[in-house]
Amino acid sequence: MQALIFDVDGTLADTETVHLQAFNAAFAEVGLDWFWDEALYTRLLKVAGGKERLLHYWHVADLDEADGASVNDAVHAIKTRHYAARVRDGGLPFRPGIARLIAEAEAAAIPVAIATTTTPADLDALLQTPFGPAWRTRFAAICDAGTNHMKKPSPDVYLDVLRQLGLKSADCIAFEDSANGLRAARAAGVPTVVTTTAYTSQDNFDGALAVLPHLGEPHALIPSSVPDEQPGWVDLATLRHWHLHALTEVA
Ligand code: XBP
Ligand code: MG
Repeated sequence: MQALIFDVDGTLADTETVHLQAFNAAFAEVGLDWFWDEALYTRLLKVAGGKERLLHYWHVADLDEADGASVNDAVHAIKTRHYAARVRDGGLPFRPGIARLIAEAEAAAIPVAIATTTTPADLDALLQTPFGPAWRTRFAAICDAGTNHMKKPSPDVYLDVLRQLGLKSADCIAFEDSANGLRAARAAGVPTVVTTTAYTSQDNFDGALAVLPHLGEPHALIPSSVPDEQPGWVDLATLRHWHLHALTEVA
């Protein structure tokens, strides 16, 4: 196991409720009488990429898509401003186990990377507080909506991260929260651990190495789903064990 590749939204942090709030704040600011509730947003999340999701909604709302395309980017830029304002200054904590696992990887000289469909601005707002202004130096590769236009489930962001790392997909482990993300990582051949969120818990995760509620902490154990299996947390030793098992399964 040579590298860990992290998705961002729903994986590093449970961000989608803040994205939803930011979309609704943008609609109010531009005078659109739309309000996306969590049930609708859960369905809309099947479309990866905020711009693509918004354009899809113009169509669903039976509006002339031509109108949608012209104002879409402007509304999405306003949404991004609202999202950044909400998460800047550490407004959103990492999910259990994320900071611990990244620190473990760094201590073991295992590179960590980011493969996301969100924007560089969202990344900056989310990561500059926990990792400081030089947060980008903590990641050996970062692919996002600024580097890759094809969104998940396209494998593009993962293929570009692997190219930048100079590693084979089978030598890495990806962390994802959604079916789109799992499909993207699997299409790139990367063994993938899924940590679900309220928005994605009903997704299909066939092909995942493991599907967990979160990565756990010594003080916040992962409840065991199997009788007499020890509850615990995912550390590098666990990942190495799962990774070796995945390699032997493929062999
Ligand atoms: C999840 C997404 C993103 C976010 C919204 O990204 O699909 O589009 O929902 O962010 P990830 P943007 O691959 O990190 O799970 O509006 O910036 O797209
Ligand atoms: Mg995600």
